[in-house]
Amino acid sequence: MSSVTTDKQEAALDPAIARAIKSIADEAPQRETTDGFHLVIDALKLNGIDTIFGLPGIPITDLTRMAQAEGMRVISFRHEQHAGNAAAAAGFLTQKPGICLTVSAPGFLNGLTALANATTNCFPMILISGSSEREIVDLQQGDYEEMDQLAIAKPLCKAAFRVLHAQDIGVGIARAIRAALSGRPGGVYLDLPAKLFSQVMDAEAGKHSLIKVVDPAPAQIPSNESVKRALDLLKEAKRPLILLGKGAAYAQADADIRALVEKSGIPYLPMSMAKGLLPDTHEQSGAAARSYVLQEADVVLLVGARLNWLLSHGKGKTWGADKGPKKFIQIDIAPTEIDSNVAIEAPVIGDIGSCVSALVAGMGSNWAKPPAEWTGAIAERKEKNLAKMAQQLAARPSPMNFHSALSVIRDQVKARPDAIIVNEGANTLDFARSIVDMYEPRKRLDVGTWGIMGIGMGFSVAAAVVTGKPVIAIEGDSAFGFSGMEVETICRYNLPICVIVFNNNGVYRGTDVNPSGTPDVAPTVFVKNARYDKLMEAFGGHGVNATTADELQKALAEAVASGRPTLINAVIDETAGTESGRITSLNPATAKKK
Ligand code: FYN
Ligand code: ADP
Repeated sequence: MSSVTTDKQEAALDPAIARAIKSIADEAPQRETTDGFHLVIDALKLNGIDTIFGLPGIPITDLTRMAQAEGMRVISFRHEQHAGNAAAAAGFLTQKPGICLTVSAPGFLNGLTALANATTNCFPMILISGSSEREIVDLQQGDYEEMDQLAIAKPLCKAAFRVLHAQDIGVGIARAIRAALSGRPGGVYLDLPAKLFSQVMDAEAGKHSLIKVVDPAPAQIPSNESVKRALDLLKEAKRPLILLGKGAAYAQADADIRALVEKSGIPYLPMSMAKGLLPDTHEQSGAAARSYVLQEADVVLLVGARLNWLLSHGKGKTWGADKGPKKFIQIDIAPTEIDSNVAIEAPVIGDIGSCVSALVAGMGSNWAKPPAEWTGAIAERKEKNLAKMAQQLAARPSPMNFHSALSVIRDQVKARPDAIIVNEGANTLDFARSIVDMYEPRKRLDVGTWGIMGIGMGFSVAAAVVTGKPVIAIEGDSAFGFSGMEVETICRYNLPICVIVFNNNGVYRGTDVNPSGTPDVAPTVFVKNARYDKLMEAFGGHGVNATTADELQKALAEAVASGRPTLINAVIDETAGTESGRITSLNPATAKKK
């Protein structure tokens, strides 16, 4: 049978004619075809995307196999939320959208938390989910995992698209990439109904349907007026402060930012994920005098930082409201962020690299440094806090407390500044933020704007996969519980990740008691003296139970040196710490007591 005639038709034909038809068919150039699966893979690869974080299942299992066969790295997780967190962290670290691939309905829903968190944190990622057929969903006819995923995703992300025809896959992927990266980065949803993958089209036409995205995050140059207005304000300031946010870290304008700080001589304060843009030991860092610099500054330059809850919305006691008004300069790529909480005297709209370099150029060569009275007062307060901290870090209580355990990690990071820190928890987060100094940009990934638990293992896998550097995950025992099963993922890919679980037997602490007299433990208490290290051993990784700072130091140094997947169960005094760490005041009951 040729591709032109069937057996039955051939039998009816005159043999000479049948031979002629067959020879024409056989000699016709074999026009190749492609399909939806390969168009998705080709579109991603065409745009320099080489890694997919996901979890196989109907209807995307074959897509994962084909992507791997086509040379893409496919990292399979145990829960889609962590695959999504990995995609988001990969986006933050690389300025390319991280890709999270999930099955339909429940898998898609599991990915939504990460998609929403990425959007909130301005991390570029694309959640690609298989889905049910439109015609069935729209008639609500009860398909396998039927759900109107596009409608559900839209409010939680920057943009959302659906592709119904193979020839549109190139456009769909291109639009998702541009939406994730342009302007304020964020999460994008791409809905691919199951039938799309098996659609076939001419290979040549398919190739031409793909789009290589040109300049998805173009430079956004600030106006000369805005730069001059900002510089005039800084010139007249008596107590200026530069506040660096994670947008400044994401922008990868490290040299410009360092020049801005050092040329101006202005003290700076890094938000948690901006730590390391300049070494935390830098003499202009005001981090160890945070309350003082926020209360006393008269002009504040925000660089990729929002005046949201983390900065008390730019108001009240945190900002020394009783000491007179502050003047804010704000550099941001999102114009609508300006005036979101308080009036911004000098908005500078553009990408951070362009804005900061324009400010540095505008400073000229004889910029006057801030008054010594201001920098001297900061130094004095820093000295007091640093001395108090040094005493706390030197102590070696038994069992360990947060300070003694974190002093070990602090020393390890000082020795290996290329290591990446992932940090989540309450006390474990808040103490680590001020104790573990960072020395290089984009080396600290944490709970970010939402303060969300569960980012730990996903962020750790992404950091290890995209950088190849050693990763130290500093985990509260409660926080670790949200993504602990991904320890198997870490072992499966043999990633250089050392997870340190700060085990104090519960959420916040392990000391709460059930007042009712029933056998149930209090809601915030875990199994006492649990051995999280055994979980790592269960999958072939290395587990250590560390009861002293010396044991922790030895295990951590070996883990970082070996690159072997390791989990250290750090036994922490269950009475150490406070409810919710440094944000205890957000608990309504606590707030009422005030
Ligand atoms: C800071 N400090 C230091 C140092 N660094 N002292 C000595 N040495 C060093 N290196 C001082 C700093 O000056 C402050 O003291 C104090 O330590 C606290 O500093 P921190 O942590 O930077 O600032 P603060 O006030 O806690 O910041 C507020 C915040 C932060 C909301 C930005 O708490 C935060 O990011 N929290 C995230 C909370 C969260 O998301 N949690 C998840 C929970 S979920 P003073 O200047 O004397 O005040 C489940 O619970
Ligand atoms: P932090 O929590 O560290 O203060 P935020 O997440 O609140 O940081 O703020 C980050 C800000 O940085 C966002 O308003 C975002 O629009 C902005 N941003 C992100 N990337 C860039 C960039 N390349 N150029 C300018 N602004 C950026």
